[in-house]
Amino acid sequence: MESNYQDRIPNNVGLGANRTLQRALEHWQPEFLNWWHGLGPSDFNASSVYLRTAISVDTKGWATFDYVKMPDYRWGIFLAQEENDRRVGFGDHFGQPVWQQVPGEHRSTLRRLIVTQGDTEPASVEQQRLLGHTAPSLYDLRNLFQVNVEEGRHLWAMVYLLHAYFGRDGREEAEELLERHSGDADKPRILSTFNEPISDWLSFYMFTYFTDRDGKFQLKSLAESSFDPLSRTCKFMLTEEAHHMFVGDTGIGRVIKRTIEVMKELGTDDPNALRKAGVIDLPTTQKYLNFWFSSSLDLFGGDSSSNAAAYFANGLKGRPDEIKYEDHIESESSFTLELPDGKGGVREERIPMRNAVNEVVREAYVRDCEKGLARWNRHLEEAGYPQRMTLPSTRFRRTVGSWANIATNPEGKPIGLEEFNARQDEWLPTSDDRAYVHSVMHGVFERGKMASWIAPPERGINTQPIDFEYVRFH
Ligand code: BYC
Repeated sequence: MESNYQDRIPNNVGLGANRTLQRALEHWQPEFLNWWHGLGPSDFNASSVYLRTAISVDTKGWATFDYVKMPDYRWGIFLAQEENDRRVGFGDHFGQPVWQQVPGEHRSTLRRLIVTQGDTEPASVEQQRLLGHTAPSLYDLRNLFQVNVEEGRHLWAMVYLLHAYFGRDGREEAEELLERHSGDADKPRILSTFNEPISDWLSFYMFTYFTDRDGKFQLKSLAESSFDPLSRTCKFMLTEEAHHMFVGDTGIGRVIKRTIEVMKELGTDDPNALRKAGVIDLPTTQKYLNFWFSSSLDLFGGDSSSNAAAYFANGLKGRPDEIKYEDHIESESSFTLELPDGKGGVREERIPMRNAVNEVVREAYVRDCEKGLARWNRHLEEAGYPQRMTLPSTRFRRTVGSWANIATNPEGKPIGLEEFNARQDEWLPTSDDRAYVHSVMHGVFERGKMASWIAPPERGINTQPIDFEYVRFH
């Protein structure tokens, strides 16, 4: 399908040929813009930002760079190219042709999955709305806004599916996506992590590393869906998602690099001395990591889930890179879970593999997270320091699944609640840690300059130099 970039809503779904759908989406468009002005990035809407915009899905068109004012960003609807004769890749309908329409019996489940996915996109923009004021450089400010406009586009991607395939229910859900708000006491966002405040840049980098990575795994799982429009939508979203994780990965790496520089200069790793020098000590970074990693683990759902089993059986939501698995049916296979035994220990239980899909995907996610840690730890190794960043156990600080509300230490050993309460300040950011991190967050808006607590990036965006004017203020 050809790209219609000049249309009021840029798209490659032939929107012009479906007047009813076009009108419905054109009705939603001003509501989206209202939401953007009210709850999107605060105060920078008149600035020109060096942004990447998707104007089509081919290699030439998906990354076009230019100065854009955020409200003028062309939020469009783009689906990856249709695959010829695509077949259901897993579950009970394996090998049958994929669906171009929503089967009636799966309508409410698919709608729920699309709404949950869609809900996270504006949520993250809301969480990050004040960060622009404290950006550590113009380069970072631009990256924040790139992430924000693309999350807005990902919302459009889900809203398109709701409008195009779910009739009046879908239109109502699309409205509600703009009515729930991150952290709102009455109408919060659906998933836990998306109600956590992101009020400093260390949290932003942790979020883009760990939570956007959940996004990657969930989108990959949905890209396997037998509902082909959902699959194609998610495939294209994944091309944009990679940059978000890059922002987190390099952001955390630059924070650690800068801390190492000052550790060397001062000849100490004493957190107080490092804080006096204006950098973020390694134990604080580790605590932030513990917080965001454990929160993001909850986003995979329960470790034993009948929902997940039904999604898999019915071909609605699969496993990332399903093709790599030998068994695509998994009706006979099982998986061993490690569960709390209720007596302060651990016991094993075998459950049907289909019920364990969330856990299988979570394990793949943890392996993917480890790659960043290896990179960050290389900075420490090369500088000759023995400290290392570590991922806490998947049992630590969980609020979803079998380990929810079971007190463990970061190594995953069950401990009494008393010990957890006594020691949690060693493991999770305290109000003092947060106050310190906030205290070093000041906007640095001079070309090429960086805040005291972060090293410059290795290279700029789209081959531009690091001191490029990534954001022009007006
Ligand atoms: N918080 O059987 P269970 C992204 C609910 S991030 C609150 O254990 P299931 C992005 C669950 O909804 C990716 N509630 O789990 C990143 C269910 O409720 P209902 C977002 C939770 O269903 C950064 C109940 O508990 N995409 O794109 O197998 C920036 C029992 O659930 C939580 C998706 O999540 C939680 N953490 O799996 C921007 C994909 N966890 O339905 C964007 C779509 C579970 O009984 N969602 N619950 O009322 C899904 O596939 C599934 O809903 C989940 C849960 C994986 C989230």
